[in-house]
Amino acid sequence: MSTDGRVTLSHCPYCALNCGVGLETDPAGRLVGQVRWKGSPLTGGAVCSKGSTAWEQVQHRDRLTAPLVRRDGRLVETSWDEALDLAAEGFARIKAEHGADVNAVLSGGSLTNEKAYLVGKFARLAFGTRHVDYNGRFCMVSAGSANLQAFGLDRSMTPLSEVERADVVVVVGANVSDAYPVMLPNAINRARQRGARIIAVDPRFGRWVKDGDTALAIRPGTDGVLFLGLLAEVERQGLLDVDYIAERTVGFAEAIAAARPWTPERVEAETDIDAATVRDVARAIATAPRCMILHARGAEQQTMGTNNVLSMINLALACGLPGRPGSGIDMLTGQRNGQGGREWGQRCNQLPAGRSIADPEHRRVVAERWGVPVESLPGVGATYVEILQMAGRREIRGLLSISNNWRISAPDLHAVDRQADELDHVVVIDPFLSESAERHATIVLPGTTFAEEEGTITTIEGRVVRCDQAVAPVPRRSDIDIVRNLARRLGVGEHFDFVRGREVFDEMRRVSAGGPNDYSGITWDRARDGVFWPCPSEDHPGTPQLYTDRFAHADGRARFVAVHRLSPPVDVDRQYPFVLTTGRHLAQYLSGNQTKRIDAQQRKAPGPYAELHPEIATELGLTPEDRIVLTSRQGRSVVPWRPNPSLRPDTVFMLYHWRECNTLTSADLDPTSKIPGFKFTPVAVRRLAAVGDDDVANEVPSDVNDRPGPLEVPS
Ligand SMILES: Nc1nc2c(c(=O)[nH]1)N[C@H]1C(S)=C(S)[C@@H](COP(=O)(O)OP(=O)(O)OC[C@H]3O[C@@H](n4cnc5c(=O)[nH]c(N)nc54)[C@H](O)[C@@H]3O)O[C@H]1N2
Ligand SMILES: Nc1nc2c(c(=O)[nH]1)N[C@H]1C(S)=C(S)[C@@H](COP(=O)(O)OP(=O)(O)OC[C@H]3O[C@@H](n4cnc5c(=O)[nH]c(N)nc54)[C@H](O)[C@@H]3O)O[C@H]1N2
Ligand code: SF4
Ligand SMILES: [Mo]
Repeated sequence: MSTDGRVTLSHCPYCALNCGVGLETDPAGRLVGQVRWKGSPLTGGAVCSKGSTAWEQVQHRDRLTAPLVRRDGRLVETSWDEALDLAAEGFARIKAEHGADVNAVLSGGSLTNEKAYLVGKFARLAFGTRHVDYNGRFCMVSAGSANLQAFGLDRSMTPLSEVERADVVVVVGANVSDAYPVMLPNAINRARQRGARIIAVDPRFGRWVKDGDTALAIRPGTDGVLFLGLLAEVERQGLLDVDYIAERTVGFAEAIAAARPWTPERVEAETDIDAATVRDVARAIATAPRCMILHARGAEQQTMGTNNVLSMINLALACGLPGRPGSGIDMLTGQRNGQGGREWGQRCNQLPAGRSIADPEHRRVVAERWGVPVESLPGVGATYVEILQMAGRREIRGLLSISNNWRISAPDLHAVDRQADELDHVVVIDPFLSESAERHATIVLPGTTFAEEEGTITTIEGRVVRCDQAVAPVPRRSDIDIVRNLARRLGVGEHFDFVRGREVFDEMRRVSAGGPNDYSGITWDRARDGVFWPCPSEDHPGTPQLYTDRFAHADGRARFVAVHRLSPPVDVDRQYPFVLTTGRHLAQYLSGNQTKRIDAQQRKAPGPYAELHPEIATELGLTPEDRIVLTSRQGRSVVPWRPNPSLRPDTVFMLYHWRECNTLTSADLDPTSKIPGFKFTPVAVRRLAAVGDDDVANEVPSDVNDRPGPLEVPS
């Protein structure tokens, strides 16, 4: 790769594989393209189609270049000074009239570590509010809460390079082909070619699943039952790793007692995976010299998501996988900084470096390092969906939003619109006008793209890497500048006096020292090639493999947590007989506020559709041109459909990147992680009848499309 000073090394702004990229600029300082960074960690210079066009967003014609303020219902351009003044005044007024907790912050897992840290600090010191949460609440929190309970840390334990050497690879609820398109499909393929057994647990199989793999077409929402049954079966076959259980864990007796009733036959009745296969898979996992279990959102974005992950972890512990090099159970993190974004205090229950906001010692350390009285730190606040619900009740009136887009990605969008309509003061920081900003913002501050600001991110594996700044920010101010300027106006400027990412990073290293997620030994230089945390000193090599000697709990032991079957709060019935499950297309990223603007991506995935099993399509009498009407208790959507023979016939799969999807989902939450059950919504499906049909009025205009029609049945 040329290093003539015009290539800046960075990482793709989209998914958590964080493929390394070289950003090419011309002598005038404009971004002109992207080149391979062959030496980049994990992915070695490879990118998918999204990654290869990511640079196009930076100087895109749709970029917001000036702040907007809402006047007479319309967003109009204004100066930076006026926008910042109005933004700060609005929050100050709400705080003075109604109290600190009446302002809230919603943020995101695409932010760099530095910005995630600043956002959490800003909420606590500038607003003084308890209510700060982020869009990772829709993503990693079930996996995170289960890992914290079981192991005492929230990070993947084994590097993904081990996948290709495994003898058994179990993939639970991961759409590898679309969501992890680089590196992982190859690693699984290499393992397969070496003779490894690949076990996929999913109601829908992607291109990465091949003939000869063990494809378990599980009934959605029943993963917990499958893993309870596998644990019980490992015991029945005498395959428990009894030494490991005795030496390295606690809580086994209760966990196995809860699992024993789940015989293979009972598992079959609940999950549709036949009893013989349950016995066989249990033996395969328990006897493999090297076994890797990988899980993504399929089993996690459920109202029993935490339990589902705990039941997988219990099986892994019973087989002695965690901490055994070459084996383990890893969560596949999703967003660009899905890992770092959940470490640095932008969550309602968290302080920086994985510290707990409820822990007196953690509070004391952070207050001391921030130079503020410990009593001034707010306590635990509300989670994302709860913040929106509080807005609906006018308990929250001011909202600062950075790097999230609730009008696509939150569940039950009709309710969300009504809730956010109640807010008095909404400030959105985003590089592009989002659906959320368009409808709800009082003030929009142009945000920064990945190429315009330096910072670190923490990869899917837990490696801290650096993104360098390639070009000056198009809107002239960076996100860090915005935070500094708002803080100054709110009277706390001295705590936010940062201009460059590396200055923030230095403070973070100091704040993290001695904490659960210790970054103190990771220098800006070392972050070029990446260092795995924990890294407590500059001569420490970092920790790629966790838990080889001890787990992160004080006694060094992992916890089995007894898991009991939890069912979805609302199951399918005669009125809503299908399960709607939702997910991704290779070409689009999340709410699409970036990728939908890039022609190459938009051409590949121009709009929403649902997939049906061909048998169901035949039963409904569908032609390829027909559209279908999907109805749930929450709302109704009309979309094109496509056949997918690798989908369970009782399940409908829908792309989530457009409003048509979350119009249907419900805001029921997992009681522990507070993640919504995005992967399980009972729906009815029918063909949209031809012209003359009652519904034709709902057919064409897209703004009508997602409004509940006459078919809606109140819950
Ligand atoms: N192209 C692209 N890639 C992305 C993203 C993107 O938006 N676009 N987003 C990134 C982010 S933030 C994330 S979180 C990841 C998500 O990565 P994934 O979780 O792999 O992605 P999803 O498409 O949500 O697919 C989840 C899988 O779970 C399956 N599933 C549904 N219900 C169940 C169930 O009850 N049990 C089981 N076992 N499986 C079930 C679905 O069929 C699907 O295969 O992707 C990341 N990568
Ligand atoms: N039905 C259903 N719903 C889902 C999911 C599902 O599988 N099914 N998946 C969920 C998951 S896993 C996730 S992660 C969430 C994602 O939820 P969203 O919050 O919608 O995520 P994004 O689309 O990334 O929105 C991020 C916004 O931040 C902006 N942005 C990006 N980077 C920066 C930055 O550095 N600075 C600033 N200021 N702005 C930035 C983007 O332009 C975009 O408008 O959605 C969830 N919703
Ligand atoms: S979207 Fe993910 S797989 Fe594609 S280039 Fe970016 S980081 Fe790599
Ligand atoms: Mo995610």
